[in-house]
Amino acid sequence: MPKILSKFLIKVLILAGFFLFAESSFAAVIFRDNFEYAVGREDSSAASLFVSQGGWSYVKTYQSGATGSCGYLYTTPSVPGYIGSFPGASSARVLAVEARPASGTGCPVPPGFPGAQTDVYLQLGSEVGPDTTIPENGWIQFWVYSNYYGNELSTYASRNKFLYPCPGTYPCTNLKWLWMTGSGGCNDPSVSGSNRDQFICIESPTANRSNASDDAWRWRLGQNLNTDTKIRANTWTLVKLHIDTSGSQGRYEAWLKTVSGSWVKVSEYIGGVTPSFTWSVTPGGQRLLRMPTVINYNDSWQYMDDFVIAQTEADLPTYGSGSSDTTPPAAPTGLSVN
Ligand SMILES: [Ca+2]
Repeated sequence: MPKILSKFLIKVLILAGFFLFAESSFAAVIFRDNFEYAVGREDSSAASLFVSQGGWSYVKTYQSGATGSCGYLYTTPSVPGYIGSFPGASSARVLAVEARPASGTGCPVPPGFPGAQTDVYLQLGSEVGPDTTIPENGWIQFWVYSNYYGNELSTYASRNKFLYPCPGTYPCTNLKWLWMTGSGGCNDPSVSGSNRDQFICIESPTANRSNASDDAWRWRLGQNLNTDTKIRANTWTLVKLHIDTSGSQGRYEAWLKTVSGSWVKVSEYIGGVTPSFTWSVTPGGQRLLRMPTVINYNDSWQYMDDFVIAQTEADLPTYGSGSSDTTPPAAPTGLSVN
């Protein structure tokens, strides 16, 4: 083979290999935001910056003119009271979700409610787009930190909307599922605890727990495997969710992990498999996602790093586990006895 031809063939093979690698490495991550860009709390262009820098499709936040939103979204290089590096990959910045329904201005109390609510969110996808913004069998993962320090004394109502997707238009009349956080969660029987900490849960109108304590709880899916583990104040917590609505029966699994801890599976609901549980679903994904939307009554300051939606668990970023850290701490030096 002439030398020039063999060089050409090698180049072609290298290029083909690169594209194959790129396809297999990146195609299955639907969306990722590491929040490594500046969006100010007082910046009126905040909403457009999240769109241009973070890849979100629409944003509602107080400083960009959404006066009834009762909340701020911005990015920050520091969290009051927190010392140490952020848990995300090479992270120098995180998202701040500042919910001010209790003390914000322009927060009307809806009729019949005991307090005001936020209407603040980052949105992915569009109401007329394909239903692949969240795949029908998808994984969602993010770090979250709830602050309880200084002026940021976060507390939570029982349940707040945190991931509010829709296969159609809002308000979502054809809701498949809604993922929530809050001091009460969806645990049945209920579990008491500090309102500084949050349980996680999912609601779906077509989910049916036939052993629920009453009809109001049949479609609410709390932490059925573990209620000792939750999103605790001042603790970076990695949340991993698997939600599969690709078949006739739905599946929901959830795990929590602290920076130095191991994964704890807190929820598992598999329609037709989990005892006393069915979840009839219309196969398909979701056109839109809004995060967080409605945080009820109480003020809170939550921080987020590395938000990812992926098609498979293997596509999610992984972080060091405390159990694999066997390096002993350095011996103290310069000690003296007085
Ligand atoms: Ca980051």
